[in-house]
Order: sequence, then C-alpha cells, then structure tokens
Amino acid sequence: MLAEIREVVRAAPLFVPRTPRGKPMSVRMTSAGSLGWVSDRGGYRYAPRHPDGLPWPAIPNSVLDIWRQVSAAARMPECCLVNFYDQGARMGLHQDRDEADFTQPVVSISLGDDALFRVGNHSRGGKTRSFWLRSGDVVVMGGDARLTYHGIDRIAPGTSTLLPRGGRINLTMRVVSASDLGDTPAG
Ligand code: MD3
Ligand code: FE
Repeated sequence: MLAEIREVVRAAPLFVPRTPRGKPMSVRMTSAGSLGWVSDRGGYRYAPRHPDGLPWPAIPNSVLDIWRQVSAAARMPECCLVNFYDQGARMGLHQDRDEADFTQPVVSISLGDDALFRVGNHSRGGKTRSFWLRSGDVVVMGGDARLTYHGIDRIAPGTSTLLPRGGRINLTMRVVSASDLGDTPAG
C-alpha cells in the first residue's frame, strides 16, 4: 500500500492547503480518485484537478480493497484524501460535511507514527473522547458517527518504523457526489 501511495504522491504532489482565511494548515495533502479535496481562499471543496492543474491519479487497489472489506457501503469512494503529518502537525476539530451523500461511511487508514485522535458528537461543544490511532488501524465512521466532530491533537514521533523519515500518513476514503437515486425514499 505504501508503494502505491508513493506513486500517487509522485503523480499529484503533496501541497499545503490554506484555510479560507488564508492560514496554512500544518498537514500536507493530496488526493486520488475522480475528485480531490482542496482548500484555499475560495473555500473548502472537492475539485476535479490538483491545484497545479494535474489530474488526480486513480485510487490504488490496495486501498479500495479495504473499502470493500469494511465499509458495507452501496457505493465506491470517489476520493481518497492523503494527509501527511510531520511531528508537530495537527488537525483541529471539524466535521466532514463537504460531501453530498452522508448515507455512505468514511473509511480511514493510518500508516506510520501514532496519532492522538479526538472524537465528539454532532455539535462543537460537549464531551469528547480520545484514542490513539496506530499504523494499520482502520476507522469506519458510518451511520450516526458520520457527522461527528473529530480531529488529530498530536503525533507521537518515533513510534513506527514504517516511514523511513518518520511522520504519519492518513488515507481517508469518501463518497462525494449525490446518489443518482436522488431524493427518493430509497436514495
Ligand atoms: C470521524 N482526518 O481528513 S481520520 C480528515 O487522521 C480527517 O488525518 C483525520 O479528519 C486524520 O477529514 C482523521 C479518522 C476519521 C475520518 C473521518 C471521519 C474520523 C472521522 C468522519 C467522521 C467522523
Ligand atoms: Fe475529518
């Protein structure tokens, strides 16, 4: 899987996203799939191309296999977001809600150093719980969990030997577009 992710990063280099207010994020990102997640002064959104104008590479088969095994989803993912955390990178508490079909789960795969993951509920305030995500861990957020607030508080350097220069890669698969069943009882 790591070799396939290196190919994705070669075809679509990691970039530093900016918040809509212009602040650089500490996590570097790229995507695979028909749509990639981008963020800049234009806002958070899915785009058909990398910020440099390149097409996004296909989602690797090893990653799609995990989706098939764990998601129980009706649809296949349209985006695999690749997040790279060096020591010191973090991700603030947020919801994943730039997608049009919340009936489909989000599946994430952690590779490399351990990360302290925090998850809350459907509103920003209130109680949160923290878990360590370790290399090889797969998280499925479906049903009621799909819209919970979550984030990464910190990375524990030197806790994995998978990445020669350390750090953490997180792969997050998502269905992005609306269901073609539309707004029907079945859809
Ligand atoms: C909980 N990534 O890219 S993965 C993100 O480790 C993101 O890089 C984190 O949050 C990371 O948006 C967390 C685990 C995860 C992914 C999606 C979720 C947890 C989630 C969606 C809803 C609730
Ligand atoms: Fe998220």
